Amino acid sequence: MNNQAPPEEYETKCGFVAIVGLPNAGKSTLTNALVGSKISIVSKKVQTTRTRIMGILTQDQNQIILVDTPGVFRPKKTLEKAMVKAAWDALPDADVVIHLIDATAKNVVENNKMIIERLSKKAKCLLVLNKVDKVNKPELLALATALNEEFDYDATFMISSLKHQGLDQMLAEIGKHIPNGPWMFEEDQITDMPMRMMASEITREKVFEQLHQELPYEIMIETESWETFDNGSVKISQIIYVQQDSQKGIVVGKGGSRIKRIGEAARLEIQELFDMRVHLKLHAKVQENWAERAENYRLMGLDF
Ligand SMILES: Nc1nc2c(ncn2[C@@H]2O[C@H](COP(=O)(O)OP(=O)(O)OP(=O)(O)O)[C@@H](O)[C@H]2O)c(=O)[nH]1
Ligand SMILES: [Mg+2]
Repeated sequence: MNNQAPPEEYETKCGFVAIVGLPNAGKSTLTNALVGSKISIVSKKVQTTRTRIMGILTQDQNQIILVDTPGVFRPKKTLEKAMVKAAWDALPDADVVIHLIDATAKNVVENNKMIIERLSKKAKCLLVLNKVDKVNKPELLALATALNEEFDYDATFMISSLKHQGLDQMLAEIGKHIPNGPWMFEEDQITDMPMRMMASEITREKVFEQLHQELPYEIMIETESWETFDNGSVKISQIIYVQQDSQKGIVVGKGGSRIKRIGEAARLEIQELFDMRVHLKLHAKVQENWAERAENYRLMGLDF
């Protein structure tokens, strides 16, 4: 028997908002700006986000469940295919889809066609031009017009996720389109991600900041142990997996200098996020073809 009240009897609203876009559009920056806390890692490099990350925003009677997704591109490797699939899989469950555009990018209309082809009128679709702090008005208007000729978006917004501009108007529109229903999360919960995974992600962000070329894409982080002490401090041990010995050398650096720098940057941020004293131990380990093993995909929150 189903004891749930029909949706119209709820005073609360709850819905899913999928944020999709090309790599580097600013999806994770937007998620963090809306949630008001850094839950999804960000970098200047493309393909930073590897799986769907939920950000929960509870305001007045609305609970908006934001789904940050990996940027979509034409994938070749196994990991890339799983990432792009995770992004597309966010679409069917969404009440609202934000198609996020980097307004500073080149060939925007052409490059976004692969996303536009997947949009449907089953959800409300918002066209959201991001990074407007870097682009002049006439260019933005021309871009909005061109994109609206490609798809029948329900509304268009121009925002800066970095400078927190234009977010309130966009949220007000989202609020109109999420259905009545019970909240799925506690009022103060901001993500469904386990702490271990958040800690792994922070370290991965530091890898993205401190290592270059192909290397950040060859790396996976596992939080191997998490020990809490009576004084409230925590000892976290993480493994940085690489694919080859030569990569391990680069990660570790001369006399361990690089892994130490990555660890210190990650430690400070984990400490701030969880508001507890953190000891962080990192070690680099070679696991050839880690990106071909099913168990690693579970660890990353992806389907294999
Ligand atoms: N100037 C400007 N830069 C922004 C804005 N939003 C995001 N960025 C920058 O764009 C870069 C990419 O941001 P992310 O949030 O990691 O982008 P993403 O879409 O999540 O990228 P992937 O996870 O790789 O798909 C970072 O350097 C951000 O600081 C904005 O509104 N203005
Ligand atoms: Mg991202």
